[in-house]
Amino acid sequence: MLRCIQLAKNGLPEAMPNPSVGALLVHNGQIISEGFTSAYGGPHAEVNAIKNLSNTSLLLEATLYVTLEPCSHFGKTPPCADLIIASGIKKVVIGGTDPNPKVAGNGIKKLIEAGCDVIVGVLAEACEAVNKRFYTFHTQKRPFITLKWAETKDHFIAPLSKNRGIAKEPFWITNRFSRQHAHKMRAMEQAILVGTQTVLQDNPSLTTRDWHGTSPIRVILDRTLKIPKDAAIYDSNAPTLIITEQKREAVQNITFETIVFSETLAKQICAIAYKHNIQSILIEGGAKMLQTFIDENLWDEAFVFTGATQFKTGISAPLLSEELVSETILKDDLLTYYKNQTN
Ligand code: AOF
Ligand code: ZN
Repeated sequence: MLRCIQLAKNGLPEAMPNPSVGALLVHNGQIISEGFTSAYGGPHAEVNAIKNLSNTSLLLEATLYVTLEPCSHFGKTPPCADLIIASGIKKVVIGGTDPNPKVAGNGIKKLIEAGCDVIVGVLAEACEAVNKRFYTFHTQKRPFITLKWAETKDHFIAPLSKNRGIAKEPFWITNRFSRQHAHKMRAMEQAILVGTQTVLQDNPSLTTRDWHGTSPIRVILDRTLKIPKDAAIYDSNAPTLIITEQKREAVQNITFETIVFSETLAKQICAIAYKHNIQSILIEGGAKMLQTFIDENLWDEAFVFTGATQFKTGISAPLLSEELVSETILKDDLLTYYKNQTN
């Protein structure tokens, strides 16, 4: 199963928003074939593992190991459970169950009813962690939320805007390597969220231009629609979803959603994202937006890059309350916080 988890990771992020699954076949204690979920819409892990086996007569005596319950429904692809049964595999070892209501135990049921010997829950937590976005989306009915910011040694996220000059000189807290890492993080999430001030101050593109992979959907909070139409977030490099109090019709790759401003702002943004089938959001700023999600207790992981500089004055970085953090990891200048999910 540990090998299956390694395989599953190979399918990320291309498989998303499908879960990325790893599968392998064992015969007489030897791995005879392996597979993982293809890019979104393509064959599932089990299909690839079975297809990659040259000597199909071994299937009758083989055990299939898979990180997720085999599917039982017709989606973009036919049910894996049917293929497993048809191929004559008698024993299936499964990691996690599938929280997608279209499957939710039916894959396991199908296999058992066909006479397969089924074991469920092997390294389930580790199997599920690969697809934390997919699980959070289905079980909590909201996207998986990652907070990310860079701060100076003295805990500032940005200089005061009056100190940035009329031309709004860009400022950098961290080096180009952590910026590239940030673009890699963008490629892993389905959407990226920032507030109005961040767009007005920085004019960010919010794309993955320093890494390979698809740019996330740009979700922008613009209450009164004051972001100018020539801002980079309106270019054609990625779709954009504007959350606003105003009513607007969609144009090309720009969608609008209306919201009523209240103390449940983060919750409302999550509901809109859920409606748009967005399984994960990376929140990059500004400080107010990050703090809103922290205060409403709507986050899962936080990545804080620390630069070597000091600003002495500026906009303070967000604060995570310690009792909400289950684990903190410091590696070089990157601090990672994992949320205590029991809170
Ligand atoms: C599996 N193996 O490798 C994956 C599964 O539209 P489809 O046909 O691609 O189905 C997508 C759903 O299938 C997805 O939401 C999840 O429930 C399951 N994913 N199942 O047997 C796989 N990726
Ligand atoms: Zn499947």
